[in-house]
Amino acid sequence: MNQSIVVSQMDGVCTIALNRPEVFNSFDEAMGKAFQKALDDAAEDPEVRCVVVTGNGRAFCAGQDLKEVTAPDAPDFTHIVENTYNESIRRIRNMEKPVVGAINGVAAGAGANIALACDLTVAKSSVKFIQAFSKIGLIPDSGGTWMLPRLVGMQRAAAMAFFGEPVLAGDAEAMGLIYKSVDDEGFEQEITALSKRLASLPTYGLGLTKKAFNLGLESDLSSHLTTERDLQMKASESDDYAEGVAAFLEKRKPTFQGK
Ligand code: T3D
Repeated sequence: MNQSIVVSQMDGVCTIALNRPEVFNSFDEAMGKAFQKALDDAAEDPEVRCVVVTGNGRAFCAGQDLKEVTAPDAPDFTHIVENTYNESIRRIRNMEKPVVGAINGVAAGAGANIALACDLTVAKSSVKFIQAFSKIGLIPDSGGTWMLPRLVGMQRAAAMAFFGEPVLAGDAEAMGLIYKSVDDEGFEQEITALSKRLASLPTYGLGLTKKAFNLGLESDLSSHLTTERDLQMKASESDDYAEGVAAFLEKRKPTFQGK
């Protein structure tokens, strides 16, 4: 049977590929569940030190499978949004490992916001990000209304959400929507180099950094300074901290184990 999610692992990097290319990798419920399982497995596996989310075929992801949602026995929106999308976004944001969005093709609707939920989103320069929701009378979900104003400010967020017009990867990079736009030809090489580099860094510390960012977005400065202090204490107890300091004093390159 064709798998809607394909997982592969090499050199500490786990690649999770959305695999329903005939419908531009749009999500049905089964694919949502398989995606979440792949994210859980990657989160739990100590060998995995970087996760890459990408799509097979021409698209990254066109959001919700509009055939599934319009079927006579379709679950209601609360069920779909909660079970397929919210549970996926929570896993990406709460994963205490770097998650790279390798955006190989168009990212529309929930697909665009899954791309934006990744820590570092790298897209082919030909990619279009589309907040397609308003085209069908919906609001941006999958964290869109939370992430967009934080990434690009309220004015640009409103324009993207209201008009639902495509934003090219280069423009997305320029306005801080994504980390990087790269030439289509150099895309695979860039993703391999970036993910390998991330997998060689002190994973435990990167996980705590991500946690601090997440908490900081919802905190005042004074409380957050306390949070940072406590997370720094944890980081200082890691093997990688000991290795980093020893390597500095011995004037050599550190070899981090990710713990
Ligand atoms: O319950 C809920 O619904 C709540 C959850 C909402 C989350 C959401 O994501 S809502 C937004 C849903 N997504 C969309 O509205 C995007 C729909 N797709 C498009 O606008 C366009 O397909 C794209 C802009 C993404 C790409 O355009 P283009 O011209 O390059 O490709 P295409 O010809 O439109 O699509 C290629 C094939 O993929 C086509 O199939 P065919 O005709 O070759 O057999 C098309 O039907 C299929 N496809 C694309 N998107 C979807 C889809 N099939 C089902 N669902 C899709 N979302």
